[in-house]
Amino acid sequence: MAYFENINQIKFEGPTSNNPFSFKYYNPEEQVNGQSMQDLLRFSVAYWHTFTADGSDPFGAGTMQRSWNHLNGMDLAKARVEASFEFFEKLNAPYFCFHDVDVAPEADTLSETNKNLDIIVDLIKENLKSSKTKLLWNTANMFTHPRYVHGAATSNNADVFAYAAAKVKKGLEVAKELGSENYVFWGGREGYETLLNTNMKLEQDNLARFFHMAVDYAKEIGYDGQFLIEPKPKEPTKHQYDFDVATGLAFLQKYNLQDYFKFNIEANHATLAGHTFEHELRVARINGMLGSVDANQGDTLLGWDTDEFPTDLYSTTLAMYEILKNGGLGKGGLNFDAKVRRGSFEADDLFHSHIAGMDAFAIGLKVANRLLEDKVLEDFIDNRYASFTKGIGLEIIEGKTDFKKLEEYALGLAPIKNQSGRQERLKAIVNQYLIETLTKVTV
Ligand code: XUL
Ligand code: CO
Repeated sequence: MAYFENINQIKFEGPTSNNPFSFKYYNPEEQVNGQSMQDLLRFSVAYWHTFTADGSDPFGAGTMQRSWNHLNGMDLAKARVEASFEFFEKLNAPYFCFHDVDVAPEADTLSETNKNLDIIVDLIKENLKSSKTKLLWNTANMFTHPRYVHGAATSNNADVFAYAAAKVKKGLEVAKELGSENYVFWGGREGYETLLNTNMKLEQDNLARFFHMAVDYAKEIGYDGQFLIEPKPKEPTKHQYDFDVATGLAFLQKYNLQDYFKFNIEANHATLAGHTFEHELRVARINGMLGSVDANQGDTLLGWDTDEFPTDLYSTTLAMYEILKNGGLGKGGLNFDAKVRRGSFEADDLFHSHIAGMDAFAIGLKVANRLLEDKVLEDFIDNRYASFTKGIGLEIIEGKTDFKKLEEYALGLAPIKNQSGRQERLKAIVNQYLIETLTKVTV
């Protein structure tokens, strides 16, 4: 059965095409810096937003019109799998991601839940065989069920810790079975609401114990995917322990986990932490910890996680700049952890939104690549720090000086001169590159 009957294969038709169901800028085969766009961008569809979510919000019922809406239970779960592979093929999506509960319903007991999951995992495996699409990452949802009310690995209740461990154990087995390239930990409930009832040290120590057990179990079963932590400062929990990349990195280093994990960076989570997307990517990159990306965007007028499809070209450009500087994403990808608005309830909107996001990142890739080819920012930055390549600066870098020698040097200085940071000029140059790149691909 076709779930998206009126949609044909989405192809690259270029920016002059009037066909809304075509890529205007994302040309999978096109080479950028010696690699195809498809291989550089590694797009992924988020199962939960695209096939599971119904558009409900705290104030209203679901709105999404889907051809599987009449089904229930395991029939619904199976239909969604079939629909998803039709969608991946029509969109030419190389990857997808899911939480356990997105694909299979939770039952009354853990063993029944696992049985449901096994049936669906078999079906996914069968579909993967004849599909070009692969699994970028899977994860266990340890935030929706009421048992996680006080956390999962950071719960005060040891039974919940054990239950969460069983969930991740199963998740790792599924990851191995389906050849998942990564396994994600997003700690939605791993944090606290009030310090008045919280043993923060025990909770954080337990979280680290949990991660070490996950690392050990992956080794034991021979799962060699990349482990990823997805930082987020808040929502649903008031204060999450993996607040941002810097906080997450300190945690990993403190507990000797830094060699086993990288970060999955989500744009909207960066915004909530008071950072830009590119800030989080930069912190991860310069520490060798950039693993994967949840590609979406927030709304600066709203203080919560709106998970919009990324369409801001300035942001996709600066993100792709960091990703190219990182030498790509390795096993990671650009996962659209993004949902169509509640008012965009037609199935066609699922295609429009992914096409918009894929085109926005394709443009970002091209602009970033040109900026890098011309070394626009590199040359400026090198020049800005030139004082550290000679004289006293070089001595500081090479560890050949100390406070006494520096005081002696400072006492002999004439009035210090600084150079302009040229922020506005640099922004204008980025705009120029954006517009020139768009003009080039249009003519
Ligand atoms: C929530 C979020 C999650 C993770 C996976 O904000 O981003 O969907 O990506 O659990
Ligand atoms: Co996410």
